[in-house]
Amino acid sequence: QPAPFPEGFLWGASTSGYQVEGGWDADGKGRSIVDARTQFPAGTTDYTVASDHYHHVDEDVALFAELGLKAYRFSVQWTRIVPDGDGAENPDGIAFYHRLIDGLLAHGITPVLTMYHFDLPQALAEKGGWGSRATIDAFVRFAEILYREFGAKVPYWLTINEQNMMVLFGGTLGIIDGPDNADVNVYQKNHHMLVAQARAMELLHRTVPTAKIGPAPNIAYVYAESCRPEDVLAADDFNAVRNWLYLDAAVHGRYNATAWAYLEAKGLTPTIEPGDLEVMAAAHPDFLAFNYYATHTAAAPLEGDDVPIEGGDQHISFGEPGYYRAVANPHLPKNAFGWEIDPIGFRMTFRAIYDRYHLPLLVTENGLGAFDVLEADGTVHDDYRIDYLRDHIAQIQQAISDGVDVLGYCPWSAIDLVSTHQGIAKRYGLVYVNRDDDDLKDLARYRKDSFAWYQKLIAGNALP
Ligand code: BGP
Repeated sequence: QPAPFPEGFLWGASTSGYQVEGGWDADGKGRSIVDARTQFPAGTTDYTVASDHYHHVDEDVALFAELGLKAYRFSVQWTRIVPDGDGAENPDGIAFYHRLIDGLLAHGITPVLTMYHFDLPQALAEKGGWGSRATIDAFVRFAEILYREFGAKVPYWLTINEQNMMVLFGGTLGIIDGPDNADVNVYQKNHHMLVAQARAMELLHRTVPTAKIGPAPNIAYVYAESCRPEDVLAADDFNAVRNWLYLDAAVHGRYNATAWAYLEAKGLTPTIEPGDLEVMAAAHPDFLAFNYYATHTAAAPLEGDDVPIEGGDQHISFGEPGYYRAVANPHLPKNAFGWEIDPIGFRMTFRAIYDRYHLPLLVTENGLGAFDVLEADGTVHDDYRIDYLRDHIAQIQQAISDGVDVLGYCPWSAIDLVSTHQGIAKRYGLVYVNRDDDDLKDLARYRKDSFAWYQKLIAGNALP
């Protein structure tokens, strides 16, 4: 019988600023590289209105309170606070986040603040983006403003959301730092983000000693397609490049040897300035957040072939010629968007991270993207989402029984919002937002069946 959830377990839910707020240019906000991207079909990546949380914030916080959330994971938009990234501050933008955070605190909801969720200021992208070390300084200055304003109110801080996905798939998704800087080695940008994150962690520890901070990568355990050693080696290579390259550097300030060898072989090793590795090694996360949707499966590369993209849209998973091929897992069901569903893989991922770093873990994303239907009576029967959440939460209990220190669980997403690349039609929320990709409608909020289910789970601190 798996262990019960500990008292004080942080039952939360998640969003990101650019995907939920809208108000993309309201009250002085500057433009970010993700406000409206052109490489996707019109409407599917237009965040100018999103779920209009910017103008529904009090109503939405009341819904989160009705859910009984113990925590709410959200991101602040850099361009709402410093519109051009490194210039004047925007008091109206700062005031919006005070209003949000004060509302959460008034309802006993713990704020979990993501500092950066893909939304680099366009003005910084035009000055080199993450390819420039000046962006490191701009990020640390931004952090200083955040800590000054919200340090006393926010106990949990996340640095950069899914930096490893920005590196692996950022070019495809337009979330690394805008088209202007495609010529810079993405692992040089990764290095600059690692230095920026380390300096931000050290600054928080020095200025707000009571607060806790950590990274928030997307971690997926990679299976081998077979017990053939070449396939197992391929899976190990994929794990190193996708997961440990980033986390070993973020936690220990050290580049994983296997991943570094891969970078050397590809001629992609970053330029490391004197002091960088010391800064990275001196900054210690207090916990690790991670986003989990599904595992990957890898096989040895095909001899001489271009490596095909397999596994559907699941992770836009690219193979690496000479290293690994990403393949579909025939044993796993898929959701309507081709993403595999693997609850046991969640337990495997918990173990892999905890055994490697021995830090408390906070799940900051996990959920099912689906085409939900709003019924005429205002109900949304998302039993498929309840099944997904139940199966994954059951595996958190198994992980806790395995001895993993789990702080909490914040499923993606608290409320419907615009997908990173597949519009609002790909819904994740416990709350339905009445708009389509091509029709804003009235943006009214409706409670899905999963809302009442999650509410009951939180109230009982146990699976219903
Ligand atoms: C993660 C991002 C989230 C969200 C989620 C779902 O990578 O951190 O911002 O987008 O994926 O992905 P998608 O919206 O592409 O379905």
